[in-house]
Amino acid sequence: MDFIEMRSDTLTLPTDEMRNEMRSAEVGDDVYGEDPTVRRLEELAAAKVGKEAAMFVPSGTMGNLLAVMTHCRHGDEILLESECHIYYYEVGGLSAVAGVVPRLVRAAHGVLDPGDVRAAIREENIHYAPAACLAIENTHNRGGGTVTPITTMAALRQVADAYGLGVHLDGARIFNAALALGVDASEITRHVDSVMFCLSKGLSAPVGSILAGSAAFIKVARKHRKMLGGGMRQAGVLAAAGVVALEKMVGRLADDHANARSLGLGLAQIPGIAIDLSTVQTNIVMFDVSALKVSASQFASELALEGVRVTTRPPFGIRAVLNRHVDPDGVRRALAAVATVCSRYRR
Ligand code: TLP
Repeated sequence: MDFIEMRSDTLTLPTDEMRNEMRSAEVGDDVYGEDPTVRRLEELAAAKVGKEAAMFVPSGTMGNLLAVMTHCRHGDEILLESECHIYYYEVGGLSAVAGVVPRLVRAAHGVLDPGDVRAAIREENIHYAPAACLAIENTHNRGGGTVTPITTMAALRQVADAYGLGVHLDGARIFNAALALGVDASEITRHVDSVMFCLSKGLSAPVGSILAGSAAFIKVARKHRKMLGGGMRQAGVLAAAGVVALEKMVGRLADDHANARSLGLGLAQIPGIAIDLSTVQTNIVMFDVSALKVSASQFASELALEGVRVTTRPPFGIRAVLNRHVDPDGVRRALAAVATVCSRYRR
């Protein structure tokens, strides 16, 4: 790549090892449960998050939707953080397809406060949609890759249990969360009933996510996946890359965290940039250009002309996501480009 790609870790390309494994993958018809590579991936994935069963799905969005459909019935209420991906970026599928009513709970940087969740749960009343599920996002995308600590996960679980709610974790970047917390991913997931995590973000697989939970839960979710048209046939060619992602790519996320840290520290030194370094906990860096009186989209366009790609959080927010295609030299070049664009607006 001759530019620095930080729009997302979803833009990571499959490794040579993934392409080799894909070429030689043993396959079968997965709708018949006969694809050995998909089975291997699902067993490996379930073990990684300490769940009985797992299912390979085409995307994180589908994995989350299947979880909502499986936890809830039409007309049920789901509690979610107000800026979470399921609510913000999944095309309203939770209502349009799963037929549930979202009840939003605000949280600083996306990390839910168990007391706020408790306060948002309403006692049974004939007028209310029955609450069925609590969804947590760890790490939290719009929060800036922020991490929900284990004690908070446990406290959220307790609140959910007190009201008989199922708990789903959008763990698209669960291994980033585990790394930041210094724990095994299963320490996080033991507090939830279901978890979705992505193979196609920092782990660099070309396609696919995992939904994991109890065997009974995954059995129902598998039926829902078929209903949505997500039953895949010789999917082993994709699952083969997922196996490499889980076996070989988790450890390298530490590089992304270190690079995010140095990007954040460097940005904090550039006049005109505002950044809250306390939110730079994993591989996402959010910063703000409002002091320069330039819109995020204008700033991002100029940055792209300098060879650095980022996404915007309008009106003034910018998001950079570190990934395996950006090394420390890339971070230095990105900082120089940001400084160049900033200098135009400080004059
Ligand atoms: N996030 C993407 C975009 O959709 C915004 C990104 O570039 O960060 N949960 C979380 C927390 C996510 O960040 C994402 C993807 C998903 C779910 C959905 O995964 P996919 O893209 O596989 O449907």
